[in-house]
Amino acid sequence: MYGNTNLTKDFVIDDDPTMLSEFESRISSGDKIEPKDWMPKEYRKQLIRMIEQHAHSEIIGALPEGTWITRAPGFRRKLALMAKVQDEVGHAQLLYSAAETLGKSREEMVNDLISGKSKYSNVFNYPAKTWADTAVIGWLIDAAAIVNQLANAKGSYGPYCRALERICYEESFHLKQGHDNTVYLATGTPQQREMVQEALNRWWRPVIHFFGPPDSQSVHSEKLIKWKIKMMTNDEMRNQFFNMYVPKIHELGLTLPDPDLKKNNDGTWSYSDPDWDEFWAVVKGNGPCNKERIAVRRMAEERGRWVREALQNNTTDNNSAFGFYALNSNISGARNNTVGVNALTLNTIGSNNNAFGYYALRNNTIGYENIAIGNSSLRNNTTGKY
Ligand code: FAQ
Repeated sequence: MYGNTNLTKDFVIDDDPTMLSEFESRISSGDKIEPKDWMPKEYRKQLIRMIEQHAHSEIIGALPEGTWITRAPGFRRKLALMAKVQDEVGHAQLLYSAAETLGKSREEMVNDLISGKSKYSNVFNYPAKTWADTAVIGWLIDAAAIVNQLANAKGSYGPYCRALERICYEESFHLKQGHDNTVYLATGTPQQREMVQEALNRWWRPVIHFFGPPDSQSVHSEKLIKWKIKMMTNDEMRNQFFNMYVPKIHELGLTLPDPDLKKNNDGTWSYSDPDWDEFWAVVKGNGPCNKERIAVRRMAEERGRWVREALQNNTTDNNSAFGFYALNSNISGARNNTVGVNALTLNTIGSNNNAFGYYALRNNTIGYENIAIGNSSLRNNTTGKY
């Protein structure tokens, strides 16, 4: 989006105390930092870490609910879930683009995800066992994400904040979809009620973990808050979530699996130890579904390789591209074999092109020896001979 993946090492210069102090006064005055502005190395590193983990969470987060699209009860629920899951993948795209502005390529990020080097949110390493899981995820995990993202959208890094603003609008629809689904089940038959209660019992602990370790164990919070990358501490976000959603859960007649959960006089919440050992095991790759989730992403990466290669702008010879808009806007050399809809569109091409499909060879300025087969082939072209 911003094309900073080619940042040279020279640009990432050592931190100069004067520049650091100017940078910090910009942050204190509420300025947004933009990709080409000077920033400390550590600020860049922390942003890449956090935005990248967030992007991975969205893309992996599509998987638990995604498994229910084919089994959703009724067309309306199926449509809504499909749109929701598609949005989550779109959020990943926005976030990968924001992280790319800081100099790490999408390919590196994806490789770090599928090699297990990068983390992503704990919650997506649990299975969605019943339809009610999609209700609880759509309501409470989206709600938790909104608490975090609304706060961070007011942060200091322009591209991340802008991506978060857009994401929050969409997450608000997801939350409504999840809430509607939960209310329907909670006010339905005894079996539906039991199903949603059982799902809530299983998801409650992962949702508490979602906001990160307690402040006393958080490694990055201090620095992130100082530089306005994170706008609330983990415990503050967790507390805000309890304030907003515990009463709503109780209003539906649902219970929470924690007898010690209560609001204190000072406005904070007390709760039982949610087993932080389990949290650390999950985020380090040993949760119930970590291996399965990564295996799916690895498979998608492998299966999609040819599409990415086909869609890349080529300036070389001997291209074979298949699919929609294969070889789009290329200044290519010779011998392109292209199959698909709008194959070889808007190209300035050399010779020996074979294009098959609808609108093959459309709006091109082409050399010679072109073979175009299909409907509306050779349309609006300035073609040479043969
Ligand atoms: N899961 O020092 P802190 C969504 C790691 S999007 C896994 O406290 P920090 C949408 C942390 O990375 C969900 N790991 O860390 C959706 C660090 O490890 P590292 C994602 C976690 O960064 C909905 C270590 O623990 N949202 O749900 C978690 O200050 C429905 C030490 O922790 C974001 O990513 C965790 N929960 O605070 C999609 C928002 N918590 O990197 C589909 C942006 C901590 O040193 C369906 N991120 N760790 O190896 C943030 O706001 C922060 O990164 C926190 C963690 C608050 C998550």
